[in-house]
Amino acid sequence: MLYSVRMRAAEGGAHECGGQHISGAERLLREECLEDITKKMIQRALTHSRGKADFINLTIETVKDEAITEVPLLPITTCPVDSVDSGREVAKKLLLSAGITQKAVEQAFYELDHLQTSMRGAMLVDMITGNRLDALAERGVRVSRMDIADEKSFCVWLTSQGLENMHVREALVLAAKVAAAPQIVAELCWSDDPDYVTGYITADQRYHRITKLKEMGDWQGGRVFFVKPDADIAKLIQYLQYQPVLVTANEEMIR
Ligand code: PML
Repeated sequence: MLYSVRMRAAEGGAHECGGQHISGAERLLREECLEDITKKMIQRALTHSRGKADFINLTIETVKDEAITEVPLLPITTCPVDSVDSGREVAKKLLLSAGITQKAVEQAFYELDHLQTSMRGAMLVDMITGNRLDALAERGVRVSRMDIADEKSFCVWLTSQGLENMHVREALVLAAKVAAAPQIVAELCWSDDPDYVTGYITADQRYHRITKLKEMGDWQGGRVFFVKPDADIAKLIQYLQYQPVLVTANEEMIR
């Protein structure tokens, strides 16, 4: 049996009372890891580059083994760029080649650039029309209940690739769960941490890191999932929020 551990932290009160989102975390853990990891989550909420949380919600629930599905880790490509403009150009090209329309691509960038506050979750956007498909405003759809199956090998492999940081580790797990949803064609993401400018596109079952998708010091960030026009949105949201998923790495990737 594993435990789903979910943390969300805000400053200025709870998210639902208008607090500013500071940090969130999602893990599926064995019992013996609970104390250590939850302590680290709390420390993170209290010492984050976005501020010091005065609201921390930590939820721990058991997850039955038979409920868990496995999905593959995505292969990674890093695209080094020297400006936000060139990073966004690369991102847009990748999205267009995945079949997202120009209109939907421009709409997604517009939405991320014009957030009033940072998003806790992701926007679901129609890949053809660019229309928003969820009704969750700036909260968005939070992808929950996922983790890497073999954390030790994963961390050793990330270090060997020069990628050992919390952003990459968590984004790779989330992106793998999202890419496994048959209704989703691509994802666009950049961080809401003011000191982290690398973002990514997932498309064609690959994680494309782009080293600059926003300016240093920018507090706005979030995720857009591009969804097929005929998708069952309720079913998709149910999968993203509730289906427990372990991400498994291909032996060759992490050897
Ligand atoms: C986040 O941490 O909020 C998103 C991180 C996106 C990029 C992670 C990477 O460097 O691959």
